[in-house]
Amino acid sequence: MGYKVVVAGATGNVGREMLNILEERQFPVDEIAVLASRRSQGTEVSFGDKTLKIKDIEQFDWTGWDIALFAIGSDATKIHAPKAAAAGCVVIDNSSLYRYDPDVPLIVPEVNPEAIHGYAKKNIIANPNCSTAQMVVALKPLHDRARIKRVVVSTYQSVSGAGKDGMDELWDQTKGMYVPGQEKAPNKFQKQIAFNVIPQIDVFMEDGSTKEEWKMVVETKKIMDTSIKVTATCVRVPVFVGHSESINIEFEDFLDEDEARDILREAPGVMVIDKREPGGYITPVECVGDYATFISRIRQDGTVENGLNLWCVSDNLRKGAALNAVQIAELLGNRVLKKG
Ligand code: 2RA
Repeated sequence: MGYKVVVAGATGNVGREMLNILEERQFPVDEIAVLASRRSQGTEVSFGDKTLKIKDIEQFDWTGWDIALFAIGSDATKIHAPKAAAAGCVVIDNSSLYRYDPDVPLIVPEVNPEAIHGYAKKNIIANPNCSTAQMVVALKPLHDRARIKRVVVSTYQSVSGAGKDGMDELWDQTKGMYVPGQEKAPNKFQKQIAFNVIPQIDVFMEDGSTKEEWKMVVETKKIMDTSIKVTATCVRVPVFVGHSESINIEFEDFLDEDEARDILREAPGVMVIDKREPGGYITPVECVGDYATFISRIRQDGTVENGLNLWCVSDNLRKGAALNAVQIAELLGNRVLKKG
């Protein structure tokens, strides 16, 4: 006995990855529906060896469906998530709409699986921001060993975080550099992204940080521990897929770099690639398509009493979005919705 599963936003980067990962992980699907906006109705998407036709989300009847993976952005989620939830379909939402709602659990299964029991308040579960997800997977096992006081993180986020348009912009601008007459002005990003980096993701807040940086602070506290101080600088880089992060951690107690490496080697969802030799570390092009949160460059930070530095890379469309959502669905199935 499996589940009746809906993927809403099935034509986008994340929606397509959700379908791929449901198939790869053999999630118990008895029936599946793929939804998108009216203009995409009839479009075909793959689900394993099947071809599915997109249905119009506006016309969809949620009655009798068990789990819905949403990747449709906050505005559309605001309309459709309450309808699905009211019909008894548990929504796992990748947008930021519900992440900060005290009645909606924000879950990274390797970090706070017990939060799944809070889903019934609204029948909605929130998926974290991609840059938060990989970071808390790295931080949690270390926090359990030597309680984290403060985190300083700089991110190097790929253009796929901004959707297909972001990827197209990098491609077109890069081509335009080499093919005279094909120059492309910035559109999706605030400035040229080809051969450049942009220290702004999302809008600016009152205090001069960006909303992406605010998300990392607030979400880390909600998922892990409100006592952890986090400061972030989020940067867009000319990489297609794969977010990288330079993470500096200050602990309550001393944690030796070798012990930290051993802990991370055993941690759920983590792959340590850390040799102090040329190429002995992970780079974003190597993480694409993988489930793991990769960690390299683990080393003491001697400038503070109990400091540690590390480099963290993960596929932002997978652990940062689609994989985490499917893992939440697995958690829901194993711990709550159990079907015979
Ligand atoms: C980004 N984290 O990278 C944001 C949304 N996916 O653009």
